[in-house]
Amino acid sequence: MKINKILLILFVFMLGLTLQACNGEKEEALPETVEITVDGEVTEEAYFSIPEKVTGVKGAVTVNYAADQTGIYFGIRVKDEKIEISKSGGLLQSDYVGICVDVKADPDKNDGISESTHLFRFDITGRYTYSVGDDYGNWEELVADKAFTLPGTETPKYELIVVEDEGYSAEIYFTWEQLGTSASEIETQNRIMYYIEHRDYNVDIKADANILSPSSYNRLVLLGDRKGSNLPPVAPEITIDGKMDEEVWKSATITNEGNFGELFPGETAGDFIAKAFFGKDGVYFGVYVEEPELWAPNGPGPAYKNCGMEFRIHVLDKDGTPLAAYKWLFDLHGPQWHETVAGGLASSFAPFAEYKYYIDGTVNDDSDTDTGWGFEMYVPYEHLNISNPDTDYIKLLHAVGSFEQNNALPESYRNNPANQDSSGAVSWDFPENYPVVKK
Ligand SMILES: [Ca+2]
Ligand SMILES: [Ca+2]
Ligand SMILES: [Ca+2]
Ligand SMILES: [Ca+2]
Repeated sequence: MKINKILLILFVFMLGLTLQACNGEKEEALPETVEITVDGEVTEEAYFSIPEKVTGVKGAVTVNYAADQTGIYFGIRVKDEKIEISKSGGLLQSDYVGICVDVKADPDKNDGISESTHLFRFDITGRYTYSVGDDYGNWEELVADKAFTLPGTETPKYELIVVEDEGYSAEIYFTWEQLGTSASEIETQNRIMYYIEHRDYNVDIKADANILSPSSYNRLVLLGDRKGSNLPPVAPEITIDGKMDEEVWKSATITNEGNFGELFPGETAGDFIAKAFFGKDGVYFGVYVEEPELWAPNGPGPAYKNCGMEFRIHVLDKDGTPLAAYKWLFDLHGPQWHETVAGGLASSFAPFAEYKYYIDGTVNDDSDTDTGWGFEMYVPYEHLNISNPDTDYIKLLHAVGSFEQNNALPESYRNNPANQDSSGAVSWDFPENYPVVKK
């Protein structure tokens, strides 16, 4: 009896110790090694345990990542059917990719480049440059040369493969030490900022301006349930798949709806609907467009001519005080460019948001008839500067566009004489008259 009691006490004591150990347990650790060979082929299994990022001009660049105790690998694959270089210009005028990495940048600050910002650029002839920011916010170019493979001594380790008429792929490996950090620091912080710059010669360039602003880079999370680029830390309450088929969408606010054919003579697109709602942890935006011809042939600059949409978002508190404002342009390849209220157009951006397209058909292929495209996006309240979702609200102009650049504005907005000039043309610049989205 006595022994049983002692055993019981011991058992409870041990259980307590175990629970304590669990609570105080260190978060997931980076693996010893991800077993990646830097040979330009992005094929190793470790690359595919974190969701990839599609970016670049017309969505031609796919970025994968893998990290271990020693450093981080980026696998970059570029679709490019016309590999070319500028005859007179250098690397920056040719088909090239640049990658910026900053392990110290804080997305909540307005950081410029600094000693923790690293930039590696390479073009399809093997020309490369490696630069690091200095104290004064300028790039200091450390090396500029030509090679398809680098051992990783003065630069990150790298190898490039170019396939004529198909594209190119590269692997780039930075040690944590090179980036000015350590594996344990990264495990604790669980975030690094990176950005991809891309030029498709004779088409367009994406993100050449944004590389000067590490706070606006993609946020990459390497460990835990929310691994990937720019995913809000709390999971969405619906499946972000672009389909808007969850029950909650039925009661969402309709922010725009109509029929392209009725609004614009000769238009081939059909019905469209845009909705939004305030959820538990963020705002959800959705759209569906009937579109027999999915076209998005333009690069980032003229992306407004592609099938897509523009969000004009003004966030206000209950007293009407502005909290945040965004102008975001999305085409079928993803976010293209944005404008801040302070002014200034940036060529591309990395909204802190989870989004997905539902492409029902084929883009830029007219050998078939398409059905349409849909989109869902979850933006955490934090990114909208909303601290009180019960009373803060959004004035939203969600303009839906077809390839012909027919931009459909909400009926209530376009029919309001206050938004029209004497010729009947509608100005987009009256946020006080935008449809309201609130809890
Ligand atoms: Ca490899
Ligand atoms: Ca090209
Ligand atoms: Ca969904
Ligand atoms: Ca098609």
